[in-house]
Amino acid sequence: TVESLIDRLRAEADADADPETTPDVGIIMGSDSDLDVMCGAHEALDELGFEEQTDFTDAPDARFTYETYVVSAHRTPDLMYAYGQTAMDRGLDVIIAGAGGKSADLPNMTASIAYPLPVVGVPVQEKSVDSVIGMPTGAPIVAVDAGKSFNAALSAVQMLAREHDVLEDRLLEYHESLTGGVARDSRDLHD
Ligand code: RP5
Repeated sequence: TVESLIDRLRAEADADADPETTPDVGIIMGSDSDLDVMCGAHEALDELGFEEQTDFTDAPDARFTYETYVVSAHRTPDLMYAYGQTAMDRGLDVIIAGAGGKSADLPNMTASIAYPLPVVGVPVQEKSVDSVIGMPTGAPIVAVDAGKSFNAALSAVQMLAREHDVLEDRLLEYHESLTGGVARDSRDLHD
């Protein structure tokens, strides 16, 4: 139930767990119907050597992990508050939040509740863009274009990489892997 999830989040926040054992990235979305779009974030994080952590108390195999929750700003506002309020104490370093529809409020509300933890917002559809990015001065959110959850995860890892050289190396390696299909200079184009 929503209440038991809220209790769990609060207990995890109070547990003062070793940051090595807690998820680094939190992925939340407004509905399970957002999963098709938001799984791009999973793909990017998996590509960069992260693992999904389902049980907070289990020491993960991978050094870097993420968790996934469905949290609705409108259907489960108490859960959204609890998630945002406990995020930092639960050991998260960054949240990726996706929502669709015209009232895509989960990313922007979570950014305000979890502040100063950074939130990368993903508008699940084109019509959600304004709702995700339209924040007042002093209430920041980082956001990607509609549907670009893969890029949201790369941005999240860029933030973590300021503290972890190994992630910087993985990001550079990933970037290198993209250059394979790109001509290096005009001679390549004429060969
Ligand atoms: C938004 O409403 C969700 O993020 C989702 O994109 C949209 C529709 O949700 P469902 O009716 O499919 O659950 O808040």
